Amino acid sequence: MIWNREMETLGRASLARLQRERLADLVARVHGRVPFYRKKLEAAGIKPAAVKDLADITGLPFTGKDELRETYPYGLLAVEPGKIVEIHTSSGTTGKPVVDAYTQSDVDLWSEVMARTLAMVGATAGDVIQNAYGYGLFTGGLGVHYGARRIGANVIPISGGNTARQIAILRDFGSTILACTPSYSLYLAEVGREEGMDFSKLPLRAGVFGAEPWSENMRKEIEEKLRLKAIDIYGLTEIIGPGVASECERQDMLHVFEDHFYPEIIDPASGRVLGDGEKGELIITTLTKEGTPLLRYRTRDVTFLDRTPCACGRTSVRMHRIIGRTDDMLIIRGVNVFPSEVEHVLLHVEGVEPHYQIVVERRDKLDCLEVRVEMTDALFSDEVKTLEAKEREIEAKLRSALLVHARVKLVEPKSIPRSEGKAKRIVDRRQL
Ligand code: DLL
Repeated sequence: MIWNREMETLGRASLARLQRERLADLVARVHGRVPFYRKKLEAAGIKPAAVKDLADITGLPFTGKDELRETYPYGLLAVEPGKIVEIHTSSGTTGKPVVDAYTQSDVDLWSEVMARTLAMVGATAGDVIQNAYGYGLFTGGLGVHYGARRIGANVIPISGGNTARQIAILRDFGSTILACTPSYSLYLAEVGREEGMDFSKLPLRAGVFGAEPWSENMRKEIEEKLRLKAIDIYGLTEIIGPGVASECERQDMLHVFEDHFYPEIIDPASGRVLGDGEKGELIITTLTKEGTPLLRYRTRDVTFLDRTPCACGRTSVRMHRIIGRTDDMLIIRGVNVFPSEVEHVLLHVEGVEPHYQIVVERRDKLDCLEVRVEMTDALFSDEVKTLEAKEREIEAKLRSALLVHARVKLVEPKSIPRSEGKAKRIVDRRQL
């Protein structure tokens, strides 16, 4: 189901015209109202009137996460403070949080793109959406909430955590759509199964999962265990929250809502713009946001773009699911390793669960990678010899996929901490 047929199926030429007008307006707005951007544009020798074509975007300066921190909390406001109606921030685990300040029109825009997202799994007023993303400063909870309200669905704002209650609500309230992180959905499946819940008997039919990296194999596992259709939804606080891009029912890459969020891919080292299909850092320009608009924001997320038409009829560019982060990429003895690659290997191995942790240490000046993986109950009751053979088997598979050696340690079922929000996959002890 397409929520906004006019905008989501707009011809490419009309879309480009709209983007061009919106870009020119954006540059004029930030130049006129945000001293931080005026200085940046002037330093780059750019006059707003000179931005006429969409291609002119490549001459505009980037905005980095550190700059958002330096202007904390209100340095990037492009409207009078009185026009702000809501604030969200990132969790700020690595320094000052980044702030997104919304005007009423930004909240309306957010509701629109999240309605588009939920409609990707056919959400209508008849659906019951169990929203297990955290409510609060995190954007997941309220983002899904606003989209559900726009559609007129029944939204259950349970927020993250309280797993026993989540299970009770799934069972008693007839939830048809589940919204949470993919790792938490697997945890719900695990706890539900322990309580004797038969997911095939529930009205649950779809899940909108995101906020952390996951893989195609993890999707299969979630779909089998929870008996639903799982789609990948993407976004980030700085841009709007969830609602930047979403898979459609074909589950074949994420449609970017590019009438509002203009995507580019660059080589993170040189800043050079890359072509379609080339892997690099995703850059987003907020074409219509009023409160805290951003020019060419460096997301640090790695993906690539694809402009071939999708069979669903939407005309937007699609992005591949996030492959990794430029700052989460581990460099182990000179080789780039993304946690997603480790996950991909593990999901192809019999006898282990997709619960794992990657531990990096420095021993004698050498980086050592250890992957801790949970065994299934069946494997756990096996002989030590079998376990050791399994560890060697995984080590060999990891070696051929990553091109570096990783020690594998099988750990007891349920011994890796579960997360109610984003899973913590990497323990990097090198900085200590
Ligand atoms: O995680 C917004 C969100 C909420 C998206 C609910 C989807 C669902 P932040 O906390 O600011 O915002 O984290 C943003 O999370 O730069 C990515 O690295 C990662 N991320 C978000 N969605 C996905 C996804 C929310 N579908 C950061 N796949 C982003 C992989 C994702 N990574």
